[in-house]
Amino acid sequence: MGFKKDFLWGGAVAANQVEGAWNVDGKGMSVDDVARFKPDVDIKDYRKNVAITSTDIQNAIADPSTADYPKRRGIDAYHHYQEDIRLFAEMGFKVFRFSIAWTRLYPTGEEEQPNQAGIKYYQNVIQELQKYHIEPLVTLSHYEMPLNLAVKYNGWADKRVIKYFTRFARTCFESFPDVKYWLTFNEIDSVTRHPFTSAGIVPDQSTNLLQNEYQALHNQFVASAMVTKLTHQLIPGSQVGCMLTKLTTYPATAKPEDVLAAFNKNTMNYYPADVQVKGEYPSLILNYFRRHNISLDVTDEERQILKENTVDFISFSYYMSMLTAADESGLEMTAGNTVVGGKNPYLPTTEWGWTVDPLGLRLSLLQLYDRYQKPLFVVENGMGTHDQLNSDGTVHDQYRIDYFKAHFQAMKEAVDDGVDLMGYTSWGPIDMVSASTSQMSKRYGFIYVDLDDYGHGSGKRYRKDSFQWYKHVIETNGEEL
Ligand code: BGP
Repeated sequence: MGFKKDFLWGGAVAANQVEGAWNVDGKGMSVDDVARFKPDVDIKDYRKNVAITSTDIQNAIADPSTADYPKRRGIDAYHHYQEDIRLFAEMGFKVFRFSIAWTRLYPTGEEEQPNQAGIKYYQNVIQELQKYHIEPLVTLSHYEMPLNLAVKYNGWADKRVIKYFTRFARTCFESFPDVKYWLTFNEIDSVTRHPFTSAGIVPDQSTNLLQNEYQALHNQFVASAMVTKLTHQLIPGSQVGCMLTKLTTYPATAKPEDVLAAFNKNTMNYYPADVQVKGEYPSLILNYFRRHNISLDVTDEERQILKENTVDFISFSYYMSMLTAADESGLEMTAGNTVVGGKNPYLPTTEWGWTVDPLGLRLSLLQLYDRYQKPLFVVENGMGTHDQLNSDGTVHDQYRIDYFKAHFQAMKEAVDDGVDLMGYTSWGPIDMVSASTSQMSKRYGFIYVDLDDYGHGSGKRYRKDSFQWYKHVIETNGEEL
């Protein structure tokens, strides 16, 4: 069967990881502007890399430089977006996923009126995409909430942030009415893994961190449902997707207790999508809350909003799979996308420890389609590697071609299995600052950017070998890999 003829091939980025220009044209500080590069921390220890304290925040606010804060400079896409979009068009992109930095429109999050310079920037980006007939796929929240809302309200733990977010979202729909595809919260489940970047929760300001995290997640569910309703009202024909980190987990052995442990891990992973797709909390998670003395502040009106405003499609990131067991103490552990899991003895890992499991993508697609029976969209998938720029401007990244070839084959098999797959955006089509470790040296792109972890370099863009390969994949709609 193969991919549908209007399959949306493209790539995905996040404002905080590419734009730079962190304090330009009225933009306010976002939570990612305090993310420090930590060369002394093990790149596989995501907890230490994403850890943040109130002191860190005060130090970052007092430091106007970009030296220790790579996400303040990104790859300067703010000034290079025309060149970058032209390169995406050269590869034949049908879609481009990017996020709107909340603080370009509302610097502190509390303003009554938006910053017009911020609106203008994204209108220019969308116009540039339209020049090449590339569909924008816009993420409203991709770890970029206003720092002010984190410091003043402890982020999404406070319901008042729902009002500020819906105001920001309404401005986006009114200012960017040509955007047909919207995602509300990137990896909405990640609140319990990195609460600061995902929800503006400052751990040392939280008396009951777990309670705050699940309350914040609930408040984001409510905001997501309210915004879904608004999108459909303001942009007829638009489609809204939830966005889940698909953390596909296998039992370490055939022991039933290990199989149960894997079932429980996967169930916890699905539940944020359950709420946004089915409009209510699954009973298993409500029992988890009871057992962990988590009592959410949920109103009847909110239950109604969730029930009446479910999403149109399910998008997700997939990088790797992992193992679990009833007793994980005997497992060799390895890092993954902001998680740690059992290492699979049958599969290789990247230099950052992430397991490479192409068949896991087919399995993930089947699991999600079987669970929800709604269209799916792979909005992040890729491999971070150290790439070598040669003196002649070439980058030979056959390993990246091999990674994508295997994953696209698996995707095609899932489509032949009957999965309704809308599109695929690789993470990321161009090298950028990594989310968990703030490294440039962890490269994902088909396009190499000449910058290092300290911001040194020309910033010039170079086509890697995988650039021409992906161009051909898109030209043949995935028939020739
Ligand atoms: C996901 C994020 C992306 C992206 C990706 C790769 O969690 O949604 O922002 O960064 O992970 O992770 P990293 O950049 O840490 O290698």
